[in-house]
Amino acid sequence: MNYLNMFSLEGKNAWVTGASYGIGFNIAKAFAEAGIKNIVFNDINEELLQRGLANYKEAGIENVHGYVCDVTNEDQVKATVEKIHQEVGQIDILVNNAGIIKRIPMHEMKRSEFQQVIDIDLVGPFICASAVLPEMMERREGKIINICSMMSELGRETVSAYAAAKGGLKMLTRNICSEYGEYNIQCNGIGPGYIATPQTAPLRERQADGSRHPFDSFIVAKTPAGRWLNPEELGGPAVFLASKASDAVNGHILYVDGGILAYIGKQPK
Ligand code: NAP
Ligand code: GCO
Repeated sequence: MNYLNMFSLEGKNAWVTGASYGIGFNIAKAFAEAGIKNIVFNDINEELLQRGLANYKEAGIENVHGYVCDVTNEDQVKATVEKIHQEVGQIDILVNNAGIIKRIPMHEMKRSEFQQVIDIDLVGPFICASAVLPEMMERREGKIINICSMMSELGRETVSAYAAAKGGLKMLTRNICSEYGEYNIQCNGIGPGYIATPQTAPLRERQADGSRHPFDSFIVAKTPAGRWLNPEELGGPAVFLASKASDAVNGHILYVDGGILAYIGKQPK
């Protein structure tokens, strides 16, 4: 057996949701390096989509197809899947990456704000996975990767909706595995630690006096690696979970966190 070949994505098409930039974009880039035939991504409006397409062009990735589609809108998702079938081909790999966070103390959070996070981070993956499962079942082959979080396991102040959604996404991952494993469909999660992307930029902003944001120092101390991770570092794990190399891995959440979940924290000096 040639083990390196098992990681190849040659001949496959992948749809990475919300991948104009950030983690999704970097996963798409890694897929391109692993030989993927086509990358598909979506964003919520034409302007953002064009910005995403420009990012791919700049990275020298040519086999990219972008669609305007909100992952919370069932009709748009269905129409997008149909267009992908007509214009690109079958969907071999789905990465549920699109997500938002709202940092608001729970007792001050409006129901509508809580609901919006649940809709994008949990209901969106349900809608997108439901839309691709039938073709995967028919072919008896498919890979679904859900982007989970530290908050699939841990809580913290102000992120109640996000933690509820990402905890739910972990269990949705296990359930898709349970329900569709017999069709040779693997559904796994990636649980990124603290990654330097626009989503976490407010937590890394320099203070007025030029010192580090207290949350920035907190994360560095909380991570055995002693640093924030880069979105590129999710590429290898994503290629693994998208490829034949992981055909026997199902319902697993692969935490890519620099060791946060293993660590009790730095002892005070
Ligand atoms: P990001 O930089 O904010 O990117 C999120 C992407 O999702 C954006 O492209 C955004 O599009 C898109 N999106 C948001 N709502 C959408 C919707 N309704 N339909 C379609 N696309 C939508 O975030 P990121 O840090 O790369 O995070 C990507 C995923 O990883 C998220 O699920 C996030 O929760 C998760 N995650 C992030 C971290 C971290 O430390 N950064 C850690 C663990 C997990 P536009 O903004 O262009 O509209
Ligand atoms: C926060 C962060 C996190 C990360 C990530 C951790 O405010 O604590 O935004 O939730 O984005 O999901 O894995």
